Amino acid sequence: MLRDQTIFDLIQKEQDRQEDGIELIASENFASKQVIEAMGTVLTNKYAEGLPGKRYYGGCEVVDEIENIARDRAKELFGAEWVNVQPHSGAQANAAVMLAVLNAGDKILGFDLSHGGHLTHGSSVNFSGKLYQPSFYGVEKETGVINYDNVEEIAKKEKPKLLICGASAYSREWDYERLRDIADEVGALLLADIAHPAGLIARGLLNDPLEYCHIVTTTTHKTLRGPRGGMIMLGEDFENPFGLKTPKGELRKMSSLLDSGVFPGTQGGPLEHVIAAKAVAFGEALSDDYMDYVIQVKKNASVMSQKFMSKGYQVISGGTDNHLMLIDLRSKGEITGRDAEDALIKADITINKNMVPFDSRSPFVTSGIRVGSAAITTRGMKESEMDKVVDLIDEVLMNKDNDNKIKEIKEEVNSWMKKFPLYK
Ligand code: DSN
Repeated sequence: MLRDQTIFDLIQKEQDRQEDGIELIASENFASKQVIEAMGTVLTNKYAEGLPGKRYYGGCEVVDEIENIARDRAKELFGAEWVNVQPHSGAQANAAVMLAVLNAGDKILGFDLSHGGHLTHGSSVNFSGKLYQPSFYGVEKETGVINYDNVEEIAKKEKPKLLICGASAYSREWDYERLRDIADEVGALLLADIAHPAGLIARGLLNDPLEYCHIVTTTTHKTLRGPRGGMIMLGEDFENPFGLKTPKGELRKMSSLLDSGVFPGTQGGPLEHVIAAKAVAFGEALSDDYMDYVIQVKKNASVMSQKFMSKGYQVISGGTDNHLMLIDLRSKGEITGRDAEDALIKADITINKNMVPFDSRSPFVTSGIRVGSAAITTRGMKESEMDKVVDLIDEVLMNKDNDNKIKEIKEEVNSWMKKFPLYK
């Protein structure tokens, strides 16, 4: 067979792009060579619908071993009692959970997308907002922080069956204990979607949702630095707190309901090549090197946010507890999130435009940008480099219409990044 040079050339081009630029998209990271190697294997050929030891296909002995290792490592990493490592993504994990514990038309309460929440937490354009009845809580205008009294008030009024916490663009710690009290008060199940800060939570640098939340979902590719994918977890004693029943009226364990929510509920065959890569990534995340990494991720984000503020940028909530920050550009004049994203990409600096709480602009324009430290920390950058990253961003934004200046900055970025080798 002829090698598909067209596609391999494009893959090389993408690798060069990743090597040459400064990657600040908060949901991205650089998986290790062995994680990528595990994904590109013959495991992609195997159908394995079902769970280890209970498959609908023959020949699953090897993938069973791999999936069991992935499950054991995930449990050890997060201190979980039960996991399902099959969700293809975080969105799929959330879909499986909702299918397992809700009926169509049930009420859900989530963090507002325009304040930093996620599409799958009830947005009207997503299955979660179409199949279920969503309501939302947000941050306070003055502080940029969630007010839990307000969450309680909305929960008491709406009486959701599922209360969802977790975000895509919220830089502060979550009070899972308080949220559990609220959930108990209104008879809701509590779901934490920790897709973003999962790595920091796994290694104890942020509050542990498994102590309080009935169900926890995550992605495996953000701070966790694994392959693209999702996962569902249960903590101790959270087996079916409400005696949820199957459509046939049988009482089932929560873990079994969730397994069915994944397959056959929302997915067919699991991606065993990705599950192998998840196992490798979980193994890496249990190492001392990874512990040093997540500590540095947190330090780098904190230093970056301070530096942005010292240059007159408004960081929502006045800082960060995790790996990301949300910046309201309105303190810098007329520049929109879209302008900033477009100008920065010309200098090979990648961020994403992002709505800020109470944004006056549409999601296609936005007034803000989201910046994360996970990927640049993987490249070996430390506190001292964060100052320069912010200086470069500021220089681009202050010269956004000066193509010559931006070209100069791009050259500086490309030559600087050679000092932080990635895969080459
Ligand atoms: N798209 C992801 C993010 O950027 O945060 C969330 O799914």
